[in-house]
Amino acid sequence: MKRRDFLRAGAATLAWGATGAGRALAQTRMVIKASDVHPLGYPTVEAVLRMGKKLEAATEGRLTIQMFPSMQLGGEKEMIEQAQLGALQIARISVGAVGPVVDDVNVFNMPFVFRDSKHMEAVIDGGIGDELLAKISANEKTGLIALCWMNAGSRNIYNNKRPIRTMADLKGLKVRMMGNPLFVDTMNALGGNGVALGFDQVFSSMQTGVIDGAENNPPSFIAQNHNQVAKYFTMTEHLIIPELLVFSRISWQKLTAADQALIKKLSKECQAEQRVLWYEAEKTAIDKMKAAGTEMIMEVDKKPWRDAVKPVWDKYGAKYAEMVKRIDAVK
Ligand code: BDP
Repeated sequence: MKRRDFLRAGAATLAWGATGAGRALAQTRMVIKASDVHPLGYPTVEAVLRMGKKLEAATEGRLTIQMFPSMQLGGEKEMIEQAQLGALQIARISVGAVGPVVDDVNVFNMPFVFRDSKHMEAVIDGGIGDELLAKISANEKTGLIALCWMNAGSRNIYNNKRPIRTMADLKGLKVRMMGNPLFVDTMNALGGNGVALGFDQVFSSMQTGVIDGAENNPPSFIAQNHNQVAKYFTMTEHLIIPELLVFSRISWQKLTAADQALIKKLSKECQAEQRVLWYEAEKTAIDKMKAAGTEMIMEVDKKPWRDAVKPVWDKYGAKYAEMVKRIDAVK
């Protein structure tokens, strides 16, 4: 192999003294680097590790997954960039971070687009889910192959100033949102002040008062120790955003069709396994929050919240009108 080609191969190592090109390809060895912002034990991380074990067993060690958890390789924007370059093979990312790269999936980032988590699951498990995975993969510009969806429950507002029982309580609070203009607009429409910040910045920014709060699901709140800096947590469920497992397109092309098919099959299993782990983690997190003294408001009247985000729908919703009709029709 030419040195240039070898370098281009990066982590994907085509080794073994094979006679023909076909033979070399059939014996592709690859250490698949995977990355997640969450720590070991978190449902998404655990599901990918389990997938790695199966992959290793099925290929007799030819294909392995090496996990880099806890933002070791940066935030999700950085992970996407690394995957696009082939420096990282698998990135587990929120659709929140993918929206700015693939506009079609931004529809899942619209506030209150899903009725509840079950509705979201029916959508990602069905034709729309498959269609959007295919759209991400088909568009060469994304540089990504979308493997499967994952659950992330619903996002809820928390802060260290006061309990939020109605939208009026949110007025003037600086609330961290993921880096996507759609989310900042959503928070502003609800009466708070949306601040786009990296996930890694949330804890210290709450401590120093740069922000008063943030929004996330209970497992993320607990995994990041946000309970240490935020006392009040309200189940606003304003966003229900699934997550994605994506593979670097450059690295994907180094795999044989059989290996690609195997990874796709294991990804489907990964999606199902992650869901089971997700519900366990959600329950455990809520129990921990209660035990740790987080003041939890488990229910709010959603009607005024839904009404308040109308300007966000006016601004971003038109191009998704057809898709939203289809989403609404999913039982
Ligand atoms: C978590 C998601 C993670 C996001 C994070 C965030 O699992 O992918 O990066 O929220 O708020 O729920 O940035």
